[in-house]
Amino acid sequence: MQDALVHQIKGISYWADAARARGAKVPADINEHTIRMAFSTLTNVNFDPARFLEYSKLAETMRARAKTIAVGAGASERGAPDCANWTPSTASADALAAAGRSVGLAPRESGVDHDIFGAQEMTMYGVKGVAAYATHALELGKTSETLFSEVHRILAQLAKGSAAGDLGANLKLALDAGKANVEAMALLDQGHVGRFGSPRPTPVNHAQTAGKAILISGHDLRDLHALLEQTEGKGVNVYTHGEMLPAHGYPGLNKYKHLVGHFGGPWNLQRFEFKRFPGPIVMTTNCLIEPQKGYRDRLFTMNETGWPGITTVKDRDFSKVISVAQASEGFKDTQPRSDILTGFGHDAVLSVADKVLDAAGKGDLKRIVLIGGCDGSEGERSYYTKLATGLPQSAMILTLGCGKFRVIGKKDYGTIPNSPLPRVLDMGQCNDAYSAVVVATKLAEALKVGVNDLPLSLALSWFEQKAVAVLLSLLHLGVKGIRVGPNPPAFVTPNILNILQKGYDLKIVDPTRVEDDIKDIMRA
Ligand code: SF3
Repeated sequence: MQDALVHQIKGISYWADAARARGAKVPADINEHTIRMAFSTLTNVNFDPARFLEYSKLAETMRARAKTIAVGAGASERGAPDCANWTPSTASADALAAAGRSVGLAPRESGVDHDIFGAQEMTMYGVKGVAAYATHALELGKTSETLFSEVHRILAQLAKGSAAGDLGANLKLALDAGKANVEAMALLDQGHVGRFGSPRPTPVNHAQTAGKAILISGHDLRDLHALLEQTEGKGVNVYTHGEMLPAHGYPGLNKYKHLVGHFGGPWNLQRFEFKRFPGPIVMTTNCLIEPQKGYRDRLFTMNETGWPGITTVKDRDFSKVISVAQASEGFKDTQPRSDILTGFGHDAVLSVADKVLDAAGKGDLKRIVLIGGCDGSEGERSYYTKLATGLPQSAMILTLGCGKFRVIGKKDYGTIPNSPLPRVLDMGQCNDAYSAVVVATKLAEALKVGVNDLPLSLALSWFEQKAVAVLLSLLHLGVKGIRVGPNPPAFVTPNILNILQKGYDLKIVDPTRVEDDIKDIMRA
């Protein structure tokens, strides 16, 4: 069903791009539904067949309107790709799934060069990541016509399949998605900072507090804000989970006293952790996995996120969630406080730039290592824990995304020698990846060197499409020597990997050789 929807989104994009090329305006709802629908196909967002039937019907309406606008502006129907006139059956979930199979990976790859197909899938994954960031920004009132038009242009190119050019042209298109993603991340950053202030270093309690409780997970800070407003004075405490941890760093969110702390680790442990939480759980965005018996009756989803039979919170009305919290047991006692530090966004890190440069000048700080991206269940992901815990005291570690749970709390990292700087600074969610770009760019400016000359190493863990978009952004910015793991995505074919290794010194991590990587990083 997701394959069907993606094919339809390409059809909308083909006509939207054709309309813009002829000077016509694309209505805001076509732009916005394009990114929302693409976001719904991100890994671990929506598993609800009923929602995909709705999306597919909506996509058909959007495609027809975009086509009318484009043809009205002078576009020809001749030579349009299959998706531009494709209408899947929405008679039932099975019918839509069957239509999706006809445009899935195998039929689309047929007749297309394997490497070109890999580059196109990489671009599609990147665009899904852009759509996720752009949807979050949209929720915060930040949009950009250039971003929408670029998303439509890239998808229109993908719609052409084998007619979209050679491998070089297709890899360039992937980097265009990375460029568009820099704009999407910047918009989201403006949205967060504009609405909630700049994050500040903040200790977050991850021990329980006696009382009724609601757990909120995912990435959407506006949802958390609405929940905090609606629970104020109701005798219910709010806890963050997973990627919501960095929310505690924002002045506009941590001013609420009933935002009492954080519960649990990364998304992939939810089936164990949610069972133990004595109240309702709200999943605002990814990553949702199959709800288990022990908590499915008190689980809620929102926005593009969905699971069959799970109640959806609409229009940020949390009244049902609050009723469930008030009827639930809550935590019986308060445990001794135990803190995690978060809130090192770009402003906070740059405010200590003089101390960083001072420690670097004295040789006490030799390397900054960014460990960012997604967590997952695979055993090989212990690479990131071994990397973080094995780095010497003279290395500072920046964390981003839910991959941080492979680093934080794994040992007492202490401070940089002869300096008050903590060795681990959490820069935020995967939605805050723009902070890393700002910090690297500003440090390079201050030192009058290129980004690749900074004493900075990047180790990314890939799992979902935002991580792909961030990788493409970094490649677009010319960043070299990035380590990606624990396994290469299937769309990185041996030939593509060869090109990325030669042009960007991209390294696929080998989980059995972490000690060698630490030596290599510290020698660089
Ligand atoms: Fe994690 Fe899903 Fe990607 Fe936000 S919560 S980084 S995987």
